[in-house]
This record gives sequence, C-alpha cells and structure tokens, in this order.
Amino acid sequence: MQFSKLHLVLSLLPSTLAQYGGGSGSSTASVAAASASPSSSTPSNVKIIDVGEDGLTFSPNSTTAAVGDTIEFHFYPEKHSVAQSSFDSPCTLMNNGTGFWSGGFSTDSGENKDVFSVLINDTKPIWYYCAAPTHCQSGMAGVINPPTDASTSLTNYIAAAKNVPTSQGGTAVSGGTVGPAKAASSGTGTPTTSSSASPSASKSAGVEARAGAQWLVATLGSVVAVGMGALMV
Ligand SMILES: *[C@@H]1O[C@H](CO)[C@@H](O)[C@H](O)[C@H]1NC(C)=O
Ligand SMILES: *[C@@H]1O[C@H](CO)[C@@H](O)[C@H](O)[C@H]1NC(C)=O
Ligand SMILES: *[C@@H]1O[C@H](CO)[C@@H](O)[C@H](O)[C@H]1NC(C)=O
Ligand SMILES: [Cu+2]
Repeated sequence: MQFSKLHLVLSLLPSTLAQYGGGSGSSTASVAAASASPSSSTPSNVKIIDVGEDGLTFSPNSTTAAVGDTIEFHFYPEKHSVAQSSFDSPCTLMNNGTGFWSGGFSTDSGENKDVFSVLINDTKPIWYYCAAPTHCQSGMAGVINPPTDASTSLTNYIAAAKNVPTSQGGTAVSGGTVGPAKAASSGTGTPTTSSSASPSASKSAGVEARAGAQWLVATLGSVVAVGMGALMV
C-alpha cells in the first residue's frame, strides 16, 4: 500500500513535465525528459575530450561545439590539467587567469571519477593546454571550434608552445565545474545542475529554457523526496 502511494507520486512526474514543455516548444520537453531518466549514454549536448588517455595528448585535439554544449574533460593517469590560453600565448593562462582552469588531476589508473565541465557560450576558438611540467611544450594542447585561417592552426600553436619556458597553472578551479560525468552510468536520474547553468540575460532563450527545465526537474525531485519522507513516518 505504501509502495502504491510512492508509485503514484512517481507516475505523476512525466505528465507534469509534458505540461511544462507543451507551452514553449518541444525542445524543452525533450531536454527535461532526458534529464529525468537515468541514462548510460552521453547526452548529445555533451562533448567528451579525453586527457592523457593516448599519451601526452587530448583526444580529440580539435572539437566543434555549439552554444549551450558542455565540454567534459575526462582525466587519465598520471597527472594532468586543462587550462585556457590565447592563441598568441601558448601554455599561459588567458587574460591573467580569467580563462578556465581545471585544477590538477592525479589519477592512479583508468579514468578519474571526476571530470571538468565547461559550458560553451559562443563559437569563438578556445585554445587549451595541460599545465603539468613539459606537457604543453610536448604538444599536449587542443582547440575547440578551430579557426579556418591556416595561420592560426593547432599545428602552429603546438610549434610555438615548444619555446615557452614554463607552463602556467591557476590557483583555484575557474570557468567550469569539477564533478561526476553526465555520462555516468551509475546515476539515479537526478539532473546534474551547476551554477554555470543558471539563466542570465545575456544567454540565449534555449539556455534559459534548459536551466528552467532543470530547475523544474530538481523541484519535482524534492516533491518525490517529501512524498517518500511522508511514507516513512
Ligand atoms: C594579474 O592578476 C594578479 C592576481 O589577481 C594581479 O595581482 C596582477 O596585478 C594582474 N596582472 C595584470 C597585468 O593585470
Ligand atoms: C591531432 O590528433 C590527431 C589524431 O591523433 C593527430 O593525427 C594530429 O597530428 C594531431 N594534431 C596535432 C596538431 O598535433
Ligand atoms: C561560459 O559561461 C559560464 C558561466 O558564466 C562560465 O563559467 C564558462 O567559463 C564560460 N565558458 C567559457 C568557455 O568561457
Ligand atoms: Cu598533461
């Protein structure tokens, strides 16, 4: 009998979500539905870049991403990091530290349980490198949304990186979040929310709708939690 009460609360979730999405376009509904259901596959708006899985490289080293996509850096042994630079100053934090910085990741074996996630806000080129000693100079660098101009190629960035005496790391994690991957198969269906997904006036309607949908799902999640709590007393 108690189980059936809980079941009722859970069964209300999909229809409530459908109502939320119905007024403002199907994309909102599908994002909400995708966030609400446990999944072992990577959502289509998440792009994975493996750090150090194939030696001192990022795989892939060139990635195309759209506004609203999330880049997930997945870390492999032994010690690596991800830092953003300008094209002109390889291995050096962009704008005196306003670019993203993952912090250092130490991984004993396999894939680190935490990832570094960065939200893509525009399609301008993003250059990044690993700040572990000598890694950037050895070519451990990559680009998101590479420019078409041949003079600003990853090959040229890596060639210039060889001449940079010391790589620069940051002090505190910035420009992204450290936490479990969205692609994690052990998830309970709770959506991954972060401060970087909060709506703001400068963001597109799509991003706002998505943040709103995540908030709704989180709220419904607490309704279920309250329902379960009530069943326990
Ligand atoms: C860079 O940032 C540091 C720490 O915030 C600051 O002390 C320094 O003045 C900045 N340098 C420039 C050139 O802006
Ligand atoms: C990028 O990665 C590909 C695939 O591993 C590799 O063939 C290519 O040389 C790399 N590019 C640069 C500039 O290192
Ligand atoms: C996009 O905006 C978020 C939130 O302001 C920020 O944390 C993130 O670093 C930005 N992404 C890039 C690539 O600058
Ligand atoms: Cu490295």
